Amino acid sequence: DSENVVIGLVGRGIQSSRTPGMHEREARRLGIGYSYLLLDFDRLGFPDAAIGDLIAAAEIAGFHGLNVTHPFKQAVIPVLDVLSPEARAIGAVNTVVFAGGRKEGHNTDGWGFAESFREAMTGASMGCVAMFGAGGAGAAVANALMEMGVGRLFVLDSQPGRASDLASRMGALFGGRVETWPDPAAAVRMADGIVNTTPVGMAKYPGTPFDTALLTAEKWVADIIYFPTETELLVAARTIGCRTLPGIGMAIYQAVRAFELFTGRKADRRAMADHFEAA
Ligand code: SKM
Repeated sequence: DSENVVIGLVGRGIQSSRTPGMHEREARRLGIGYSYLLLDFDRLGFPDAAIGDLIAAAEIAGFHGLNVTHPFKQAVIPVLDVLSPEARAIGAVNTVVFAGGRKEGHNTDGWGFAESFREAMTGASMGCVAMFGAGGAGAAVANALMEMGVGRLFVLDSQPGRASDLASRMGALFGGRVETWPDPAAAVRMADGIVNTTPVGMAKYPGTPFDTALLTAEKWVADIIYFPTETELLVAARTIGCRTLPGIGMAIYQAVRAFELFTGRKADRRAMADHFEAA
């Protein structure tokens, strides 16, 4: 049909996002009319408090859905009518679908991480994992790791209160197998694998989330940062001989799942990866 799908990305500082390009290119490939707009609160000069009004306005204006990013993934929840089980477990929404007069909240970040991990890290030991960062992305990754069968998850954050909040929320869902760990060195030593969900390693936050001298070759290391493609942490880990997973897969797969929720059509993963490079 000739329907035009209209989607927006709601957040701050999103001008260099590759998500619009991935969605629009995939839609073009499938012959779907599709516009993916940036609704950047920084550019628009809106206060955070306007988020509820913006969601309501987008629905009235005929948008089919929205992706939601920093700093609104939690703030949108109160204005939604229903949450997917995943979004509820994670406590954050990155995908809003307007369907039949209802605002549905989904989270495709956790699935994106899991899918990227399953694809590239077959056979990686899941006994004990240390995760740095207990923010919104950390919640999605923690939920994904536990659903993939991690035996014990240590959550670490520079704000200990955030780590213990996430650990107790996840611990309640996964029978106490999620704990905070005060000592990063001990956590890394005990872990089979380490995941970074902090911003440390992005250009704005140079460095590594822990002392990479603690790594040994049999540990695997994943980062969810995708810009730069290979963070300082991953370079150090690769040099030591660790198996590594960069964040690009999660960035692509969150869009794959969101596209499917918005359109009801399957996105081609290979094509989406090409779109990511081209976007
Ligand atoms: O969860 C994703 C979101 O769907 C899109 C995005 C982006 O394009 O910057 C980042 C993540 O928060």
